[in-house]
Amino acid sequence: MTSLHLSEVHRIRLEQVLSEALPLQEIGTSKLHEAMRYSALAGGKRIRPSLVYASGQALNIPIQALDRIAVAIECIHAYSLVHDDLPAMDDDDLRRGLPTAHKAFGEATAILSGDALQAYAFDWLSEPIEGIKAEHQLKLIKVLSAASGSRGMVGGQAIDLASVGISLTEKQLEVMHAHKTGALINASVMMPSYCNDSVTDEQRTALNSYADAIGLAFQVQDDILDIESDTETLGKQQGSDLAANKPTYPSILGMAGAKQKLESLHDEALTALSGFGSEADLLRNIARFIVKRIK
Ligand code: GRG
Repeated sequence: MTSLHLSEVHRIRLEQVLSEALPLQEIGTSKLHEAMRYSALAGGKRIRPSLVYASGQALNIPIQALDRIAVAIECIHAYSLVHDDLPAMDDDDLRRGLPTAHKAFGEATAILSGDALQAYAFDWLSEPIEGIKAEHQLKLIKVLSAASGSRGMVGGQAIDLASVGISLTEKQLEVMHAHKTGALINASVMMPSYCNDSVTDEQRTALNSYADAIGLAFQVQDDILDIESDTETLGKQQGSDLAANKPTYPSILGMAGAKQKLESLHDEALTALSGFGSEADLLRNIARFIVKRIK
């Protein structure tokens, strides 16, 4: 059974745990903590935490472990958005309909709040988790740090910055996105699988294929939505000019080709889950949400 919504129960749970986890005002650092809370608690689709809870449900992982993983990943995601919005990167004024962190708190505090969110993700993830062995927890820290760093998300951002004004092949575009957005999406699906010894290699391989397919689908749909909203705002010609000026799936494959790719990635994600029963329905639901979402 699938629907076009992420689990409301998990979103509410995540936001409660995240709010309790993040530091409150403390002497000397209250502005920094306010900026961290501002960016992490400002809403957003919460796709990555939804994936953590859905993957955990498919594998029957204790909810306390999923809370830890979901909050840590969302802190990394929030930090990446704060830094991505900075004048040295995308120089954006708005994020999720609100002033970006550097507009609201100044550039120096925004940079520090991103740094601190990143560090806090690992601080929070290294607290003992009831029912989870220390060796498994170490693996979680390893997977999240690898997905976040130069061989993951930050590496993807570096490839993206280096490709400005250069035309990329479809393969090069895929490599960039697999790092920039795919790595954290992959970690969201895979981290629950490292919480106990009963998860099999077959299950991990299946989840990894699912994660890679939806990670790429997320980006293809993001590109399609960008072009469609540019076209709506700026008119057809300017919208397609924008598409031609930056490497995106619609600019490389055409809009019809990009939509076809999206459908085949959706099929790939569902096929990867064929060994699971109804316990993986939330994962199927998220795959559908990713390819059908309208923002
Ligand atoms: C600057 C360290 C650093 C990393 C930047 C992931 C990333 C790397 C930047 C994000 C910038 C961006 C807009 C990427 C395009 C796709 C994307 C990740 C969008 C934002 O993710 P959503 O749609 O955001 O899940 P919400 O607001 O729903 O949480």
